[in-house]
Amino acid sequence: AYKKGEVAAAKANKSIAELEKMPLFSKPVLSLKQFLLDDAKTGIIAEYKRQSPSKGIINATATVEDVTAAYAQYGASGISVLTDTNFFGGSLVDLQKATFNQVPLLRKDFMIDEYQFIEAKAHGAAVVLLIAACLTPKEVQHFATFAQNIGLEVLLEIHNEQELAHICDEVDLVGVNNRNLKDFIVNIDASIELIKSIPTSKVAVAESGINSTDTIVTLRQAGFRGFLIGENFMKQPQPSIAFAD
Ligand code: IGP
Repeated sequence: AYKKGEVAAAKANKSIAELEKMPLFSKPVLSLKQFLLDDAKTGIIAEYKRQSPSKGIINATATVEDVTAAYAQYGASGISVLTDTNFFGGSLVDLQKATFNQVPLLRKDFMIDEYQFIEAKAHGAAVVLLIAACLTPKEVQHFATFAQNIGLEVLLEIHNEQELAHICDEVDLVGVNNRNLKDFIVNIDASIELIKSIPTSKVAVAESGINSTDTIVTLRQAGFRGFLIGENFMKQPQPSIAFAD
């Protein structure tokens, strides 16, 4: 309900026609899928996230420009920027500030309206997130088609077996969230079980709670090609792709 109001406010503030005139809207973007399938790259999607509902403030001082530049320099295959304001303290301004890096950019938010996809493209995103827990399979297919038509790739996030039913042809990447969004408990074993049922035509991404190279090795052996990591990088005073203990 919160998000619906926000989307309505954003629409009133800037029309679709105005968004479509923004230079980034018509600029071709890099493919996250291709970057993750490249064996010469790390597979790490490094996330810029100031705060979260489960952890509170993670890093209030490191700027999006500095952090994403470090992520790119240390070899990130993708950069994820939270644009949700209420829970994560992010914005579309943050997303656009990360566009100078030559790395595919993910808009991380709760997507419920076509307008947000146009916004994402207009602010430099290459990929958008669809969360199965927030959408019906029909909505996933509808939004994924819409995203593809404007040149965006789609990462569908699932967390359990029931949500496998949300996977459709229009989805490029399937993310398994190790964190249960209801109780915030992180369980890597659940991802390792679930990937067995994900079609091999999809690029699989493991999300959340990844805090060591050992975990990445285990997940890679299970078939994951992408590793979405936020908190472990952000909790360092100067975030980079290096694991903090
Ligand atoms: C990153 P972590 O534990 O490394 O900070 O997790 C990412 O997976 C997490 O931010 C996330 C998320 C989401 C945030 C995964 N799915 C959906 C908001 C909405």
